[in-house]
Amino acid sequence: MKLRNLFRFSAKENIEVVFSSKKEREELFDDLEEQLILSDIPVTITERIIQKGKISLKTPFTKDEFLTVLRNEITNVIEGVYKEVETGDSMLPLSNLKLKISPDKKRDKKKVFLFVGVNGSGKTTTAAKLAYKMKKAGEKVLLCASDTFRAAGSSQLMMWGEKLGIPVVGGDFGSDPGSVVFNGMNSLMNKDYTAVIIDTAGRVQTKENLMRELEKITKIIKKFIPSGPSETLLVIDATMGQNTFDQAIKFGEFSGLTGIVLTKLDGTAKGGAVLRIIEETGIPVLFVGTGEKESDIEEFSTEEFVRSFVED
Ligand SMILES: Nc1nc2c(ncn2[C@@H]2O[C@H](COP(=O)(O)OP(=O)(O)O)[C@@H](O)[C@H]2O)c(=O)[nH]1
Ligand SMILES: [Mg+2]
Repeated sequence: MKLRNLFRFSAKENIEVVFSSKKEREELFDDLEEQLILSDIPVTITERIIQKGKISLKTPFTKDEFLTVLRNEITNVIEGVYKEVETGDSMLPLSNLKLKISPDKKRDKKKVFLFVGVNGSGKTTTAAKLAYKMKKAGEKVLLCASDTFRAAGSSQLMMWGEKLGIPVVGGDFGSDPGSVVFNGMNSLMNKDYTAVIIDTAGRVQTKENLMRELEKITKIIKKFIPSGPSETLLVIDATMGQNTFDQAIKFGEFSGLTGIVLTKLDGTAKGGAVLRIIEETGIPVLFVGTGEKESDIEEFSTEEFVRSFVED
């Protein structure tokens, strides 16, 4: 499933109805605002769109003119977040991503991808998917299974590794996850691997725990590569209930995160949820998960997202 076929703008028909009702300007904008909120676009973004529309659209205006404003504003919101990250201290997530995951001249720079997030969000599956994507792009990838808290935690990634032909460094059930990360980093640095993808345990339920765990793992990584992980990716299940979703958004406050992977978009492809995550965390969505197979991962593209969300 491609990103551009994933979303549907549920307000499209209703917006058409609003326009055919020939309302007065003020009332027209009120009705449009209502439709955007009903279609799951976050309130703050809806307000921005309506405000922009009021400034730039002269009465009478058409549905298509309004949709152009809508499209531009959504693009601005997303690009705003991506730019902010780019100019900040962190890595350059989106623009550099292709560079990072494809074979290039800077191959001597070893890459470290760290996955965090609550239990069941899709960390292990996404780690396997990304490893597969990078392997196909010519990288020599190593998987690191540091989830030693659950009996099946490590073996799940081992099975993926076997299926995809990617080596996995693991640890026994109950062993120290830090030592598994240490072993993974050691192999990365001393063998001819170009990247390691580290899966972590999902027992983390509070922000404090997440930070402590991240700090510990990051410290071990920095012993080998002083600049730390290339990307620390927060995995969020798009089908989560409101509470879990809010909790995941809170994790976005952790300054070490450089990107988000939004999983299970094949179940509920809600464009509004994507917008909300990007807006509330201020962290760019780098990948989306669209199924349970190794190939069910798409790189996030603002253009394709907006096209899919607004135009189909
Ligand atoms: N439909 C669908 N299922 C997914 C996706 N990503 C992960 N899953 C499933 O979600 C469940 C939990 O995934 P897992 O990787 O074990 O989560 P973890 O606990 O964070 O490591 C598994 O059954 C996965 O197959 C996705 O993008 N789409
Ligand atoms: Mg897991």
